[in-house]
This record gives sequence, C-alpha cells and structure tokens, in this order.
Amino acid sequence: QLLSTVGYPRIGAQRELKKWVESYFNGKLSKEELLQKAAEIRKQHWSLQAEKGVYFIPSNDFSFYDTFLDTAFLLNVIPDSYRRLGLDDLGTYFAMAKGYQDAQNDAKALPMKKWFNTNYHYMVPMISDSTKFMLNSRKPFAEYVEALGLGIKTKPVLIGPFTFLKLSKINHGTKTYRDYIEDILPVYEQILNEFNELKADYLQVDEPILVTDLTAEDIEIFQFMYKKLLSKKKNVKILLQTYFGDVRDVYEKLISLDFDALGLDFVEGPRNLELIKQYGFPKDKVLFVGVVNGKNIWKNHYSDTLKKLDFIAGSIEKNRIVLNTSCSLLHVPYTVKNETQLAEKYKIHFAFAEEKLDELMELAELFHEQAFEQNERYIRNQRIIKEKLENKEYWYEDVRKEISSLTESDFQRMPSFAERIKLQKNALNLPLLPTTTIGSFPQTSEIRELRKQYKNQGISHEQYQETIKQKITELIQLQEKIGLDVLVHGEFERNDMVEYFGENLAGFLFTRNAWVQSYGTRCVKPPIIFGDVRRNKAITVDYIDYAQSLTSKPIKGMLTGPVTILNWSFPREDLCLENIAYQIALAIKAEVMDLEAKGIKIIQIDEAALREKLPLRKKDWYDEYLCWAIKAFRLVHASVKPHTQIHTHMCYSEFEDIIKEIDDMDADVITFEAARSDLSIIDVLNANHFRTEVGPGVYDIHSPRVPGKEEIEEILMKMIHKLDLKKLWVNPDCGLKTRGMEETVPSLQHMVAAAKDLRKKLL
Ligand code: THG
Ligand code: ZN
Repeated sequence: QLLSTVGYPRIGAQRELKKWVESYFNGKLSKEELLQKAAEIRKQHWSLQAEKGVYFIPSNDFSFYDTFLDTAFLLNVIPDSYRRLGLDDLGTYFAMAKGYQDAQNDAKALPMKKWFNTNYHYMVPMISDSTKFMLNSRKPFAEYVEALGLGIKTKPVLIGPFTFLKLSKINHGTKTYRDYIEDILPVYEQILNEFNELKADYLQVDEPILVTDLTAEDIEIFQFMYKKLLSKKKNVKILLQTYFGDVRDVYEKLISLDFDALGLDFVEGPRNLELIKQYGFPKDKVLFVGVVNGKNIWKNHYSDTLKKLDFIAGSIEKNRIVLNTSCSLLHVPYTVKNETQLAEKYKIHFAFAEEKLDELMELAELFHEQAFEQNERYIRNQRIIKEKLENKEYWYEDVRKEISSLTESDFQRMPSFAERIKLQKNALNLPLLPTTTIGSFPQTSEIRELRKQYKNQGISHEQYQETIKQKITELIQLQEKIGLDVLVHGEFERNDMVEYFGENLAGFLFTRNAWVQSYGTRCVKPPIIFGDVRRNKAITVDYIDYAQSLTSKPIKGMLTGPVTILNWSFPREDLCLENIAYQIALAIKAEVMDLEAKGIKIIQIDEAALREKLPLRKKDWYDEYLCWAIKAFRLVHASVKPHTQIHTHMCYSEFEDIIKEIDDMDADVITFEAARSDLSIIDVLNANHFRTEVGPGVYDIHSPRVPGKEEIEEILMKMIHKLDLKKLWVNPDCGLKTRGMEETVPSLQHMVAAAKDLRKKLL
C-alpha cells in the first residue's frame, strides 16, 4: 500500500516561513538563521508525512518564494540585470523575486502569472540569447541528502523541461521555445546523473502543461525531449506527473515512452479514466492515481473514489497502483486542527493538507479490503457525506426558488448601452477624462490593528465604526483636495475583497488560520462556501452612504462580483458552480439595489478573478464556464435604473482573448491594470469595436516610484490616439492598499494635473 503526495505546503501552519523571509528582508533575521529555520520546517513536513505512512514523500517542493523561480535559478536562467548586481546566491534569487533597488541599480522583479487555474502565482523566467543553461544550484540534491540524514528517502520533485520552456518568456524576436531544447536537456541529464550517484529511487518530473491544448508540433517536441532524456536515466526511476486536468492529447505517447510511472489527476481530469480504458496501461509501469483533491478542502467521498479505483483496477493490477493527491497540497491550508473557533459540526466535513494524508491511508486500506463496506472508516465517511447532503442549516428555499424562476429578462439590462450612457453623462455631469481610483487606499498598520482588535472583541462595534468613519472623512477631504472627480471610501473596513464579503454573507464559513500561499510571502484566507448563500443584512451601504453624505462629488459604491467571490473561495461540492454563482449574484444584487436606493450613482462591481476558472482547454471556455460566469455578473446589475452607472474592474489586462465576453458583461465602464503592459490591449479593444468605456491604469502602483505629470500626460496621449476620447477614464492601476500615503498622494496629484492639462489642450 504505497502512498504518495505531489507536494506539500511550505509557508508554515502559522505562516512561519512568510514571517522569517520577511524578517530576513527587513534585516531582522540573518541568512544563517533563515536557512536553519527553513531546514526545520522541511523536517517537520517530511516527518509528518512519514508518520502518516506516505512512502513517496516529495523533496525540493520547498521554496523560499516559488518553485518555478527555483527552477530558473537551478538552470541558470538568470537575466544579466540581476547577475550584474553582484549579490550572493540568495540575494540574486530574491532580486529576481522582488526586484532590487539601491543608489546605482533599479532591477524590476520578474513578472508573475497565475499558475494554471489556481490562485497561486509563479514567476515567469526570462530566456534570451545571453542565457547560458547550466546547473547553477545544489538545492534538489541538498534537500534529498538532508532528508536522507533524517532517515527519510524522498522522491525529489522537478519542474520538467517541457513545461519550463513552454511557460518561460522568450526574449528574442524570432526564436521560440523549441530553439532552447538542446540547451536545456544536458542540464536535466546532469541532474539525472547526480541523482543516480545519490542512489535516488524515484524522481518526480512535473509536466502540468500536458493537460492543456497541445499542437502537433508541441507533442513532437515533448516526445523528442523525453526520448532523449529517458535514454539517460540509468537506475533512477522517472515518475511523469501531471495535474489540473487530463492528458488526452498525449496519453498514447506517454504510455509508449520509457517512463517508470505516470501520475494522473482523476479529480479534475475524469477523462483520464476513459483514456486508460481505451488505450490500456502498460504492464511495466506504475500508475500514481490522484484521487485526493489538492485544491479543495472537503472530505473525500470514499464511495466515489473507491468506484474510480475499482474501475482503474480493471486495467491495472492493484500492486501497480499508488494512491496520490490530485496535485500539490500547496493549494490547501495546513490543518483543520488549528481552526479552534470553528464548530465541530462544520469541521467534520473538512480535510486540509494534514487530514488528506489520513484520507490517503484510509483509502488505501479500503481499496485493498474485500468487504470495505463493513469497515468502520467507510461507514463513518458515508455518514458524514450524507449528513452534509441533508444538512438544512444553510438551505434557503427562497433563494433556490428565486434562482429556478429566473428568466432572460433578469439578465438583461435596459435600455441599451448607447441610450443609457447618454442619461448617465447628463446625470453625472463629469468632465472629459474623468479621474478616479480603483477603490482601496493605503492601509496603515494602525488600520490593520484596529480590525484585529475588533475581530478579537477588544473594542466595541460603535468604537470601531466611529474610527472607520473618521478615516473615511479624512479620505474624502483628501480626494477633494487632490481634485479627483469620482471618489471612493477607501475600503478601510476590509481585510480582503473576497474574505470581507464571505464574512458578511450567510452560507459562508471563515477560518482563523487557513492560509494558502498566493505568491511569494503573500497569503490569502479563502472563505468556505458551506451552504446556500444569502444576504441577510446590508453589507457596505452604511459606509458608502456615509461617504456620500460628506461630498457633492459622486462616490463609487464598491462591491466584489459573484464570479470573483466564487473563484477566491473554497466552493461547496454538492451544488454546481453555476448555481453557486447565481446565489452569490443575487446577494450582491440586493446590495446594488440598496446602494442605488440610497442615491449612489456609480457602483463598481469588481471581477478581478474572472479568468481564474477559465477551463484549461479552449473548446470548453464558453460552454463550461463563460456562459454562466458572464450571466452571473449580468444578474447583479440588470435591474438598476438607466442613469445608474455600473463599473467593473479586472486585474491584469489579460483579456485579449475574451474581449467579446467582457463587453457582454454589459457594464458601462471597465478599469483594468495596464501600466506594466505595452497598451497593445487597446488596439485589440479597437479591433473588436469594444463598446464599454475604459480606464486603463496610467501608472504602476507596484513600486514606490512617483510618476511625473508629464509622464502621465504622455501615456494618456498615447491612449487618446488609439481610443475615443469620450470613452476614456483616468485612474491608476489597482492595489493602492499596498502602498504608503507618501507616494500615493503626489502620484494622484500628478495624475489629476495631467488630466486637467489635457482637457485644456483638447477642448
Ligand atoms: N484576494 C484574494 N486573492 C487574490 C487577491 C486578493 N489573488 C490574486 C491577487 N489578489 C493576489 N494578491 C495578493 C496581494 C496581497 C496579499 C495577498 C494576495 C496580501 N496578503 C496578506 C499577507 O500575506 O500578508 C494577508 C492579508 C490579511 O491579513 O488578510 O498582502 O486580493 N482572495
Ligand atoms: Zn485589480
């Protein structure tokens, strides 16, 4: 009964690693201390897995920042701009992760991207002509030896060369990833050699890109690379690991190549079952079956899983089946045990990383047992699953009725965009190039402390509200002084744009310690959608109404959209995503209607994470996802009056391939992050006759740098050349909450001055 995990979280059950790394950044922890603490946390994770009976325990899944960045560093894919800094290894590594500024240098961080369909971000390696692929780090070997020293023989994990090249950015006019195959393979060969010398049994090579659409050329390259590599593997066995979907394009190739084992995901890739049935599975290979969900936090459904396993056992003998997680456990929190505030009746339904190790063990036991139906573990699991299905605590008949009686008109705003935008221009009477911000303002440690005190019942509700209102008052005055046209209340009452709404809606549960790494040292605490969602009380109306009472300028009501709330939560598994999205949409819609009734003229409904659950295969984009995701957004605002202006916001300007759908959200204005992009997005908007008004970010808020007025004017001029002047809004990128007031205020002053200058020039 051999058990495996694809990877384990590393940020620490109490976010220890985050805190240590940040202390190291602040100079409060020495490099030696940091390295030593990292070794301690690795030891904990290995020992725990060993104790829980995991045989294939991963190593090299640890990272100070990101495993893709580790891989770039390992392969010496380090742009000159970082090497030139002359720092030590760890310094160079962190410079790539976070950027590096001093009197002489200004090296920007490597770009980040979403890791497939998760809320994790990886660092994008930059390959150019000056890249010299070679073995540049001892990390995978050192961690293997470190574990051996503890008496634990691990399965080292590597990002495979194919996925590495496919996801890297090639900084060269004409070259593509295939031009670097001959450079990268020798380094992987050398890695194989070294693990042979270390007498490692198994190496896990991750190639998640195999679950996406591949061209014939991709498949040919993949085969070429692995034929070559596998001919050099000698005694070390290779597990080719995939996750987040099925391998329909390459399954036949995978079984014909000389891999010793394949790791497939049977949670997000049900089609893998059919592939095994259709093409069989070779007698000389082992199958690592990903059946314990690495992305969601619900207890495994044993009877479903055992059915899958039984089906697989129809094609493969049981002794060649290893039970595995569906992907790395990186995407779930550490342990339910730390949720001391959560009632037992809820906790019995959850399995975080540690509990998933128990599930692997129990499933293996049941899988090898004839009469598993009589096993008490099985019976207990059946009982818990049934209890959840029958649980009526968050079962809202009214919400369900409302959803089942929705008709087309509930999703259709009237009148048309062209008609209502005229009414809105009249009602709002804004100048040309109206200026605004995306919503949040700098959050001082004082504000964070205040929220914490309130949460821990250290201060009364009245006291808390009073202080927040004081902050709002100050911010309104500040924005008026700066001369912005559309104001915001600043979001001081919010920890996170999703967690905040989760905490205020019935049907959601929230946790105290269930942190999940989002990028680098940054974490999020996704709320749990436990049952039906309903808004029992207004959430934002008080503060927004208060803000509006202080000014004659329009205040934007600030809401998070249903798709983003869904995508950044742990969704229930006993109701389809479409239905959950509509439930959340109705709750947010109630908030929209209340804001409108209070006289709020502009309401922003953020869909920062609209792309997140976009299926990995393009042919599924619309039917499986966009069709209902866009409808959920429309449901939120379809019933507002014509003169109420609906804004939305998306992070990253990555929507070139879903432009039509974005327009189809039928918002009146969309703001998006654009300052770091080359504005090519605007050409795409034009080419597609994009109808919605737009506010591309005019300056980058990710660095403390204050942009000058001329600089902003210049970028605005570029935009005006491409866009209808009357459709353009002026705003920075999103995320002012991560900045300080010292840079925010002058930056916004310059932005407003630039807009005012242009108005004069253009009129
Ligand atoms: N909320 C959620 N998911 C997200 C974002 C978000 N995913 C994408 C993007 N935004 C990720 N960005 C961040 C930015 C900052 C932080 C986390 C994700 C962050 N977190 C604090 C930290 O780790 O110290 C914790 C915040 C807290 O105390 O609540 O700064 O905006 N859901
Ligand atoms: Zn954003």
